[in-house]
Amino acid sequence: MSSRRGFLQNFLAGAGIFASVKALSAQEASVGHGREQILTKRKREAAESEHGGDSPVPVLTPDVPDLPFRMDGNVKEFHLIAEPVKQEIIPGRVVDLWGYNGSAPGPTIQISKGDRVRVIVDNHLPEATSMHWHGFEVSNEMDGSPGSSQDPIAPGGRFVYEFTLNQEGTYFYHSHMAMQEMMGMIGAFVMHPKESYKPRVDKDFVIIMQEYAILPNINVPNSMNMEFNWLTFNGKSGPATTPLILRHGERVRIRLINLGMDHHPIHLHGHQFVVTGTEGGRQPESTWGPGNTVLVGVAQSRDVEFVANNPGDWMLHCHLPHHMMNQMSSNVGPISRRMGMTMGEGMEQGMGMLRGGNATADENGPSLGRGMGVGSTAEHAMSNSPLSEGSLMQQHEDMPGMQMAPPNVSKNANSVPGFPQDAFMEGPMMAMDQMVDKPENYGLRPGWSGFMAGMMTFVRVLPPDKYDQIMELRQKRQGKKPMPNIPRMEHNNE
Ligand SMILES: [Cu+2]
Repeated sequence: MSSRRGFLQNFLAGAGIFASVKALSAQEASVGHGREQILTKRKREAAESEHGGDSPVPVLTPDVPDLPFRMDGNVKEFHLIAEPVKQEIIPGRVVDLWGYNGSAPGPTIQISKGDRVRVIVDNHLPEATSMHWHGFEVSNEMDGSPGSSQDPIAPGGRFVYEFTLNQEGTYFYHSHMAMQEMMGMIGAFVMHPKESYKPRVDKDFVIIMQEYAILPNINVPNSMNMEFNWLTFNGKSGPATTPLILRHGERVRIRLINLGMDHHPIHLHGHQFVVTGTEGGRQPESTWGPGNTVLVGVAQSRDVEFVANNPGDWMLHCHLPHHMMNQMSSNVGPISRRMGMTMGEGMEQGMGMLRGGNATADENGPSLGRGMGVGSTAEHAMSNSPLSEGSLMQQHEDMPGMQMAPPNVSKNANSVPGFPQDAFMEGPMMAMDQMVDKPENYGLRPGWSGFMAGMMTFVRVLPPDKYDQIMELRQKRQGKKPMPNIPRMEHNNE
């Protein structure tokens, strides 16, 4: 009991719940059975008065740290450093992105409505950058528009932003240099209301969607590309994304933020949700209609809320088929049966503009709309792995941590038009359960990781015992490895 409470105190440090737990434990010893209802009410009032109201819970951004702050008088001061980042998107795939304070997306900033905020922005990039506060109602000179509201921040330079924020909602900051956006330069900026919304949520998560075009043999995204092979939630692709862990019955908010070249229809399994907020803030309850897929357009945010009333490991993912894949190149699928493929030779073919013939005509063929030929003029045919029989999922001999299973295809597969579609069908099914092992993945079905890719994660709705087990595991690991700092939510009481 005490260890669980200790965990909760760590996990929710600074949140209203922390104070509630503490207040309850202090009173529990002195109250008997009987007047339960009255006592419950008193406990609640005591808990609320202790932390000055019904505080919202701080948001959690899985796989992304929070940005700590210091108080300078009544000003909350944050420090962001724009810099190159080495980021491991999935185990073994480290890429060169640009982000903030060692992370892409940058660390999450949390403030309360009414706060006076200062953000010191240092530019450690080799070129000028800018910092735009997306959707903030601040004075024009604090908007961070390069050229119009201020000079770009020179390499090695600094700009100090300061404003009072009277908004609530899911906002974000990003470089206003377009190509830098496609290198990763965005971060969440959550403005909490002074009192939590009703109904109050027990958990509040942030997920930022990004996409990169990174060829297999290099580590630098091609920010000019218009098709993408790495799709991320909070800088990780499935199965490296960290699941959202919920106790059965909790009410949850998920704040989805998108900055890239595509719009993402985000779909949740097993539950209906309501959209309670946009990048402009809270939506009136009269607009909340049920759904299970929300389109998050470029530069938008959407808050969804639901009660986790259906136990299980539920997928949360972008529903664009190409956004549920990793390292995708055109060397998979039926194209692999051809003798190589010409890439778009020029702008028109690359962007899929038809001038002559139809989309699959000889002059267009599969190259139509497949990139503008930059850095590649033709792709190579791939040979197919032998479709051999094997045993059940087992450890891979050459790649430690990888598991494999026999290909799950019929004997006449090669005679079926369209085969293969699933890249796994080209060879053994690959999984990497152990390589992405973490407390939040505890208890998932063996081999699960072979079916998670791109913009995918789990919403795990767990019965109390399993929930507690994972929280204990996480607490143990926390002792070994520093976890992202969860800042204390403080209220500006004026
Ligand atoms: Cu998508």
